[in-house]
Amino acid sequence: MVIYKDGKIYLKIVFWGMGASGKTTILKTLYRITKESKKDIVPIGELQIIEKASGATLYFDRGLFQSTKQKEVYYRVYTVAGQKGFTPLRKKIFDKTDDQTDAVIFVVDSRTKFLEDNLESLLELKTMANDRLIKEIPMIVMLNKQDLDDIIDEEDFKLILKDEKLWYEPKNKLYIWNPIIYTSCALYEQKKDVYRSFHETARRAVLYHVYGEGKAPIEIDISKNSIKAI
Ligand SMILES: Nc1nc2c(ncn2[C@@H]2O[C@H](COP(=O)(O)OP(=O)(O)OP(=O)(O)O)[C@@H](O)[C@H]2O)c(=O)[nH]1
Ligand SMILES: [Mg+2]
Repeated sequence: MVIYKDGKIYLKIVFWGMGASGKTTILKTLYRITKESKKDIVPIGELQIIEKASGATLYFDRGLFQSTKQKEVYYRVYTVAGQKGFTPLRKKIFDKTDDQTDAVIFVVDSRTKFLEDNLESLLELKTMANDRLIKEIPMIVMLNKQDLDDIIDEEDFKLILKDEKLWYEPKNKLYIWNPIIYTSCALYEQKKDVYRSFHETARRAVLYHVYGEGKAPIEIDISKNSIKAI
């Protein structure tokens, strides 16, 4: 939920996906990237990681980031616990009545053997978001673990999104807000598209809020330049 406090704006961004798809690793890598090099987004304070001894998230992870171009804009970033059986916890993070999510990054374990589990996680997200994905909640996809063998690619996942009515054709006004599908690796040493995908999600969260009043902005023509300014 967009929170205004002391002249600052706080947007809530959630990493969602099946257990062990890489959400916590992505957040940790994002934290390191934005701490170590000069980026448009910087971390504020430390990450809060709540995990089991196995490394699986037990409740959630949380971090606060700030836009350096628009210093009043902050991002409250969460990862959900992806393991099966944690649905109530995920609901608490994603859809708390007074703190709903402003943008979501769906993290896929790209290995083909996990296709069904990824789909199950996507369906749960759809149910939880109650038909608001893309229309009101901007969505980005990370096909993670691309460094491994036997993986799916963008075209494969686009078919899934089409099947789930999460992909619009060019004549539809929502076409420009179709999820961008990034092929990522979350491991710090081999990192790929971790910062880029978060940056795009953050940008969309601001645009939906500023230009769309909480919905996908479709009536106004936003030029690339004005989008870049955010
Ligand atoms: N090879 C490879 N391994 C990855 C990648 N991302 C994460 N991992 C590994 O996958 C395992 C699970 O990663 P986590 O980040 O804990 O996954 P998660 O999505 O947070 O899992 P839950 O908290 O249970 O939902 C860890 O051993 C990570 O090191 C990646 O891009 N490539
Ligand atoms: Mg985790």
